[in-house]
Amino acid sequence: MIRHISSYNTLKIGALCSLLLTGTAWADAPSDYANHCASCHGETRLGGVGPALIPETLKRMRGPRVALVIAEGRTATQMPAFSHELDALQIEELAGWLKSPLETNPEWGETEIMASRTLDEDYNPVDAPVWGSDPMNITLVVETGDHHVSVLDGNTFEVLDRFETPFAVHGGPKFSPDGRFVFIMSRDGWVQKYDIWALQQVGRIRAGVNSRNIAMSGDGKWVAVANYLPNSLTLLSTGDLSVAKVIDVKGKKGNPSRVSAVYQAPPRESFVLALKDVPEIWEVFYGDNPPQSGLGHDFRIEGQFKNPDPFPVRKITTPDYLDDFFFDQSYEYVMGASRDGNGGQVIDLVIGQKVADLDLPGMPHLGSGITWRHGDTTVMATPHLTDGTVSVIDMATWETVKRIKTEGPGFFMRSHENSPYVWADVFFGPNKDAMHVIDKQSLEIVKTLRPAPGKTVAHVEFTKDGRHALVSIWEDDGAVIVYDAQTLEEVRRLPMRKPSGKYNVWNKITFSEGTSH
Ligand code: DHE
Repeated sequence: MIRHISSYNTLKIGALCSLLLTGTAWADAPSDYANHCASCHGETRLGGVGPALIPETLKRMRGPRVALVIAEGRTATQMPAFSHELDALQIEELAGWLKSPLETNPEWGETEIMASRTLDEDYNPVDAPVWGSDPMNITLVVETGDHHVSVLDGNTFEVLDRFETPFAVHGGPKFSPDGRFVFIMSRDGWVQKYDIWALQQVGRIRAGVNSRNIAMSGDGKWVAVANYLPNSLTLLSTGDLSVAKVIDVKGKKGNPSRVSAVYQAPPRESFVLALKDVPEIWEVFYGDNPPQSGLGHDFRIEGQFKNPDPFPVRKITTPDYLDDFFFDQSYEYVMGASRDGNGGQVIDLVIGQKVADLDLPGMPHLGSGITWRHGDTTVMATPHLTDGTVSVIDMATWETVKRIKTEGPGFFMRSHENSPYVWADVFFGPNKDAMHVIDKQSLEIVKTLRPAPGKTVAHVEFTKDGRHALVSIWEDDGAVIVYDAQTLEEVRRLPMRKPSGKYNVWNKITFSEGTSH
């Protein structure tokens, strides 16, 4: 970190001196881009071999880091250092220009999406797994350090395969209902299909230019991709990754909107979307029997209900803009966080109206929420991104039961039906090396683990039986630590490159209450 700051200062001082010496001689960033960057990142900055270089992607690299990456390159990637070819001023200018918005919103419809699809010619489907482990106890580890996924045997913790992913995977990968295939999404909108039985990639397609997350339909036929850029929802066929439909996201009044997140609601045979720029929540139906009203059109033809659209959309107006959200176990209620990070609301999907407010200050991260039985009720708990608190909410009354004070703001929580504990990380601040273990009944922290002092320790996943908890040391020379989930003792440490999320096939396809959906 110290090295970063000092290098950046050197760059800035260099740029300043250059300016003083040359007056107003600004470098020509677009032509520097064309000469040095376009061959990998695309003439339109939308990506190629390298990631897209647009504000939507780059704003995650705050402060000096864009200029530094141009100057010094990125280790373990194909990104070279340009400090020998571009001077400090040129690098500063280029970094600034890359953070400016594109002049026009990119066209990324069905034609462009389909043109990006590649299906691997050497992919060989198999009738049974090519390995001998329990197929339901496979855990995938996303390693963001060098953009790979490790396929872990959940019994032996042996790595069965390690495959390359698109750049910057975000959100939970989604498994087919039988747990055989997994779909992985990158922030640049790539969706990768991988066959866990065959340990082979099946193909990839770029469903958006800047995307949020994906959801799998309950019947396993469709993957929905929530996009920021363009303002759309892409529906892909899971079989061959072809485009089933691209839905332009425009509210009831015609205003376009980014999609904050999409999740599936299996009993309703729908995808539910939160819109970032329009106070509406959408339901996109994929089943054979969508509701016969509330879709904005009357689809009765000669008295019979016939819907010509295979993916009809229902738009529900909400009192506030919603960001991320969480379902109750019946999928009737959506608990949404307000876009401004203060408070939330409960929307009843059946009647299409708000039924309660949530007392959730401090930017709750509802996508990480989990539920469990507490006494004679079910509670939901969520960490907060700007507050050292875990909020516990009674899902019958929507009242906050407890605010558990933690050592700093957290990102992720996990539990398992067979575990008496909830694990909650501290992701930000001086205590980012802490992992709290909370008793599900007393709602007290019973232990705080610090397996790697000074390093970020985050995100937990359980094995299928809940006996082991896997924790990431979220660093480039990091590891996944396997804990005995009862004794809280460390059992194994598996070296990994900046491991982030971990996903157990069984816990995911059975919608375990201890995991985010
Ligand atoms: Fe995430 C899941 C939103 C930043 C790592 N993150 C999610 C989900 C949402 C979300 C809506 C649930 C999607 C799903 O799983 O289908 N994340 C956001 C943000 O709005 C936020 C705060 C800002 C942003 O830039 O998007 C954000 N997220 C991050 C990060 O900075 C993290 C730590 C590192 C990274 O890789 O970008 C990060 N998010 C993750 C991970 C999951 C995730 C690992 C999946 C967790 C799981 O267990 O399912």
